[in-house]
Amino acid sequence: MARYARAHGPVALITLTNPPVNALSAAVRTGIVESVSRALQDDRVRAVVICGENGTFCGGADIRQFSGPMSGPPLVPMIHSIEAGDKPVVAAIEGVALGGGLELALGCHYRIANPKARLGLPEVTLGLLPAAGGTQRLPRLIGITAALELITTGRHVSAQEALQLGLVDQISDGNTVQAAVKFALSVIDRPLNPRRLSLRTPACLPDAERVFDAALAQVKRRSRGAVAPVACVQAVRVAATLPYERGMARERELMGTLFTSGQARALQYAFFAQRNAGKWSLPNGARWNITKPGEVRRVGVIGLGTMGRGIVVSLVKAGISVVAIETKPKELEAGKIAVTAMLERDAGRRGVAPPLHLLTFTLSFSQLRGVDLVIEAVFEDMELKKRVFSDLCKVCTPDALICTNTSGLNVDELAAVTDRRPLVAGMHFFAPAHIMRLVEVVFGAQTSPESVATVMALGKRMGKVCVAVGNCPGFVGNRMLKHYINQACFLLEEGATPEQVDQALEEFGFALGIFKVNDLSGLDVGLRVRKAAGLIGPDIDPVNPPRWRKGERYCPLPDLLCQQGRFGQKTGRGWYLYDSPGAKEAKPDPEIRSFLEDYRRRYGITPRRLTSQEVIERCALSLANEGFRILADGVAAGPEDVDVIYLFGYGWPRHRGGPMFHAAQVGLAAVLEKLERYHRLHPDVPSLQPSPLLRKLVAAGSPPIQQWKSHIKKLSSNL
Ligand code: 3H9
Repeated sequence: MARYARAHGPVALITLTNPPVNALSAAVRTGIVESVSRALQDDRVRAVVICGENGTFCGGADIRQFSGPMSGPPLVPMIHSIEAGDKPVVAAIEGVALGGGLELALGCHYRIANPKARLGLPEVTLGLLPAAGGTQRLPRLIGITAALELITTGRHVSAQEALQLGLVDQISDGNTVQAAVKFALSVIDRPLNPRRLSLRTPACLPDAERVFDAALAQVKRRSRGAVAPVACVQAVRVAATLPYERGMARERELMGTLFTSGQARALQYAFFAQRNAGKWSLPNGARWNITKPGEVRRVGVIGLGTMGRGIVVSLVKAGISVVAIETKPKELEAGKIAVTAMLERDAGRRGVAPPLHLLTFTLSFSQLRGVDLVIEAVFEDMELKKRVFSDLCKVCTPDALICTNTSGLNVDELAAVTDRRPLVAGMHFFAPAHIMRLVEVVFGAQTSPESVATVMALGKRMGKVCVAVGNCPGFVGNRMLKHYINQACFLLEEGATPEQVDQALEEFGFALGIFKVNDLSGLDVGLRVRKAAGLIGPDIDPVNPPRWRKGERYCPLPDLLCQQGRFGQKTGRGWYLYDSPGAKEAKPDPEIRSFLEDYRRRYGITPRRLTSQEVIERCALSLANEGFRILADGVAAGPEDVDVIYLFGYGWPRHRGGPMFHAAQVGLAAVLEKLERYHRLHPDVPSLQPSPLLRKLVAAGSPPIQQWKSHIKKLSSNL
């Protein structure tokens, strides 16, 4: 699908037509090959412009077609024939030129961009490298250092930056296609060889070896086990040292190994999972995604603690007017100073004015009269939240939505104290709320479809990735997290150290091991949750706290640490030691080792040597096992939603897709077998018992993850 026209005198216009992003499907490639050949053969044509329909040049290769057999003309010779042709070809770049789209533009002799265009080679984020000549042509155009950065990060650049880099020749003022046609007319008789990037030699880099070694070390550090960034560096290295043809051969070879890798499959799954998570019709029949969201112009935020501040910043940055409320002047002033500073810093970085005019700071609830929606972000305490909710009903208009920012409290219990149960929903933000992208949008038993639609749309405007989830203790993310933390603590009891567990998790790809995460968020947070859940009383027995609670194994180690005042980074001591309270570098603490040894002695536990494999299996598979239970309960719409929550809220490595994708990749039968084995060894840990849904999926022949939803519908009596 590419339209050919000769409507501009000697200039032929080729328009890619494959909405929404004009991806280079087999049909588009066929269209381009035919159109280019026609233009080159037509004597009346002396120059060519390539553009995309609907203001988008091209989003790259069609990712959906990666899973099927290759059909249609391949990209590399197609782009080569454009570059080698004897008529100048100009790319008119509107919207995006990404991946194969930018590689197509690099094969053209000139590039003209719209001021709002974005360009980049994001293949690395899909577990690939730019394999249509991108790793070889880009360094020859913009230099090795800049090309390395763009290719290994996948970063998109603006048209202005592209012009500075030399990636585009001109930014158009008005209509980009017309500007490109005019430009094409002006270059008809110019020699083409200097414009053919494959003929160029990359600019010499004096200390190339050092640059590449440093780049390799940097991507290895940053990519946490992802292989594509390393392959990107290797491909660009060849561009710097060998002729173009050798470079193309190496690019093809590296792509061959990446293309069929599990990491590429995981990253491409994550790409679509992220986009599908917003399409949140649940298996219980609720079809909120076809409901029109209500308009939100003004939002109230109650509480200016860490979460409240982050939420206010995200709202204001999205251009939404905010009434921010605290109960005491001192807290209000502290919140105001912090929010203003955050907005000023952000605006400074972007070179714009901070949108402070959108903010009202007040102690008075009466200012909430005109708001369309309120986000309550007070302390995680049910009674306090209930009081705030009933106060809100007295001042807000009857049609205003009331949302609670909670990490696991019962949304229905809160809705029950209001006069508007259909207008109550949960919004579980993650700290820091102005940076973390995930929001779990929690619907209660009576939350209306329109309310969920409105909250989802608001989250999207705030730049968040929203996933609609059911109301149960901990919702999806924290309900699963509980089992993950439990396993990690059991491993300590059995013989591991915090640093051993964390190292295994970080080698698996987590940004931080679970004990470092605990230290970062504060061990007192978990303590409060366990107290609220009735797992521990107000006092903890410092000598022999029970290791069984509510009929199952319980690990009192975190409680004992809290009792010693070890709350993590903020106290300078937690699972690790820090140089001072608030310091970030976690150091293994010999005191923790003797604390663990003493604990094991007291309970008669003979420590054993634990392998990284056991650490990963018990942590990752217990997460997935609870994920299956969540799916069977209808609390999440599908495995993709669970995975998106873990990717965006819990630091799960993207190149491993998510806990449910990981289970599918390990193989459901193997997961079942491993869980059965671990449960036999630890019969007092019910969460290791394979979930009925996992068993049923295995019995159904372990269908691919994309088909689980239909099996869940058929298999679960709840749905
Ligand atoms: C490549 O090019 C390999 C080559 O080097 C050489 C190989 C030999 N294919 O994100 P949105 C769909 S690899 C298929 O919601 P936005 C997307 O799924 C490719 N479909 O919109 C969604 O579908 P639906 C390198 C694609 O405005 C719809 O378009 N390219 C593709 O927020 C709208 O997407 C990339 O990595 C695609 N390439 O963002 C670019 N792209 O409506 C990937 C999008 O059914 N794409 N779709 O849910 C993006 O980054 C963003 O989609 C983009 C638009 C910035 C383009």
